[in-house]
Amino acid sequence: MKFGVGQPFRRVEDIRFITGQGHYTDDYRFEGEAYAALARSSVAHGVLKGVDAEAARAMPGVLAVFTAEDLARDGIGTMPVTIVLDHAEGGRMPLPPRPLLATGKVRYLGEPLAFVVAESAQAAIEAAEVVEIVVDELPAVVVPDAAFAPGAPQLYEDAPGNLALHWSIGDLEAADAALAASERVISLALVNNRIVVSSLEPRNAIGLHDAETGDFTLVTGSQGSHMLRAWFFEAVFGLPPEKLRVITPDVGGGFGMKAVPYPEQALVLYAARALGRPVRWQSSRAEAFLSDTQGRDNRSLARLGVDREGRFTALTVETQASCGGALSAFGVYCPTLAGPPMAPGVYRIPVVATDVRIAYTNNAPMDAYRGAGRPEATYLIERLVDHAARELGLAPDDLRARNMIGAGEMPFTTATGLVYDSGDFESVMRAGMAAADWSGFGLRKAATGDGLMRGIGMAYYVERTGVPGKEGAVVEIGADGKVVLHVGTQSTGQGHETTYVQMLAEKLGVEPQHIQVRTGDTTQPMPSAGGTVASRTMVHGGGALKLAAEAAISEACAHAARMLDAPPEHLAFEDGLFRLAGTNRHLSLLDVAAHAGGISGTGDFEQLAGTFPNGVHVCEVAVEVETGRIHIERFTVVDDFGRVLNPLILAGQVHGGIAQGIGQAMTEHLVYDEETGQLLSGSFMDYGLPRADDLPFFDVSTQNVPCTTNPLGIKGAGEAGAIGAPPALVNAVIDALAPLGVRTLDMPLTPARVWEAIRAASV
Ligand code: SMO
Repeated sequence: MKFGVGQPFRRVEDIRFITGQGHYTDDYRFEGEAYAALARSSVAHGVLKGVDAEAARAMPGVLAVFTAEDLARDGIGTMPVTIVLDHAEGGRMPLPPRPLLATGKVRYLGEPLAFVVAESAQAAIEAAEVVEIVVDELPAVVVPDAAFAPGAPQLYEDAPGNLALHWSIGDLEAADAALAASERVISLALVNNRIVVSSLEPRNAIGLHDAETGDFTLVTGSQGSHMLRAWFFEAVFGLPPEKLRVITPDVGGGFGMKAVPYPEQALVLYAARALGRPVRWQSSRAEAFLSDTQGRDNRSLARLGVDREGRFTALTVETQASCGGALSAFGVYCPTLAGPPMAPGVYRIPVVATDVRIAYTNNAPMDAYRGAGRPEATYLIERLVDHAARELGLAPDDLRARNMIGAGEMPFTTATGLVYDSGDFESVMRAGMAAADWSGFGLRKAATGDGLMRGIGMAYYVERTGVPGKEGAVVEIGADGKVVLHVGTQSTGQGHETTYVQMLAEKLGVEPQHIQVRTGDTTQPMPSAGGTVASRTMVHGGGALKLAAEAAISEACAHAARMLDAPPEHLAFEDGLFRLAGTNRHLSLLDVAAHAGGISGTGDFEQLAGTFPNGVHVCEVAVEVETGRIHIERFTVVDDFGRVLNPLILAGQVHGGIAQGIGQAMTEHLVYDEETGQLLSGSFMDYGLPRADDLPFFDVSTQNVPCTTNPLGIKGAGEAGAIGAPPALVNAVIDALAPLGVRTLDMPLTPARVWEAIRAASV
């Protein structure tokens, strides 16, 4: 079998990982390292009177305890905000500064107060524990409702009413009028629960500083070293980006959470310069719960107008979201630019209005989590449409089919302004129903007699990936026959070393073992580089690879033409060989590269429009009425990813996404105490990650419609599983419990919550 595109090759990097040869940030060792730990706020909201570090400084092995005063004295800036928007009524959203270490107030549990550096990690941790916070505690608000209530405690003076941003699409009044003129209006209120990202490898950073040159180096887990550098260094240090080299080696999971910069990454650099030693920080799991950006957390009221024929007339969505106690770099992105444009999903809805109010609340900053806004949008529309079908007495597939945008209507512009380039939603839905044996469910349900209540549910997701932007790649074909591919996207476990190699091996006609993928270093020769977010690696990075490979082939062709003493246009390149037309003369690419002393090609790719992966998730559940426990009996997915590069890696991506989606829907929930802002689910003892025995076998397949906005026809696949799974699962559980009168449920569907709903419905 040729190692080309479309083949189910096993991941070449897995040998490295499973034999312990992975090289993560923690595997770096530098001479003279010092270790850092953070003193973090033990209260969620209060006026900060002081940070007493005297006792900590006197602890054995302590080299320094840096406080906000030190940073101020040295002119250190604040954490930048990358997405800045205007309020719906005009005027820029407030941008209260987010210092690296708290000043004036503390606004969430775990907010950094002081940076302790010591000779050992243990000494640093012990000293951090004796740093004293002097604080006048204030009442906390942890949900938007409470934050917006009259008289609520204010987090920031320049964000009156705790309003971070009020933002909208469309005209709510016009949409209300369209609703009023509709035959029926179906409403649904729901909560998208706050969750923690739980990367296998917690965050980390090692800072180095060269006193002679003034150059910094940062080794850190990220989703793209170039992107990370661009997003914080200049803002915090006031120095040009070239003064920092960022190295990101192997990374154990990012999921959006590691895309954004964090105070700790700046603090290790600051401390390295101050102390003249490399400074290492490694987050504990407990710190990850407190200080990683968290995901989702919004509440919406949606209204859907339906006419006499069951066609949608209008949709309004009013949302309250939280950005936490400080704005992360993309803190307002998910509930604005990312989610709301996707509100109509795969349906033809002529009038759509969305309105979101984002609150400052006393909990950890919010940011992207696998899907970033799109899961929230899909959850809303797919719960709403399912709910509407039940209210209208229509089959869920029937109501969907009546309203789905047809394959013949592509490209389709939604009322929210997105242009779906391609897709055949109804065919994919039917394929998913066939794969799930939807029509056989009634028999399966009747046949069991085990007393469990069974239900089946579907969700049809569409998401926008490949958000317009640039990405570069460089191909170097050495005189020694070794091929190096430089890319700026970053694997955090997705298998880039395999998929990129598959693409390049096919393009160049060289053996895959000769190709090496290099990534994660800002000193790489890249024309432009972003990173891995929004399922963009194969869309953008693949596009860049194609251009770079073609540039290398073109350079080699010119050289081969000189070697063969023929015009280049008489040469044809195929399977790694340049053949001279009309003769049997040929030269291999590698021979040409050897003769030329090396060949290289650069690709600077710009994706101009979004790509829209879509598909159907079908879930079948059995619910124990006595306990509320849910058993997932079948889970079937049919996706349209445009084009498949490696079906094995693709399945892994979808499986992992489903597991995370099911986790959010069934077990995961961050709970902050409503009065004190203390985190009540701050460890895996209280926070339920899904386990293997919570999950069924997944039946995953594709039915692809090539993407027309990407030269390779690719639609991104990294986030899809996490987007489709939650509404499919909840719809299935509602279907099971509908005979008891249960009409809606909010995630997570823990046994306690399901049992309560069953009891409440039966009285
Ligand atoms: S949630 Mo992603 O890294 O756009």
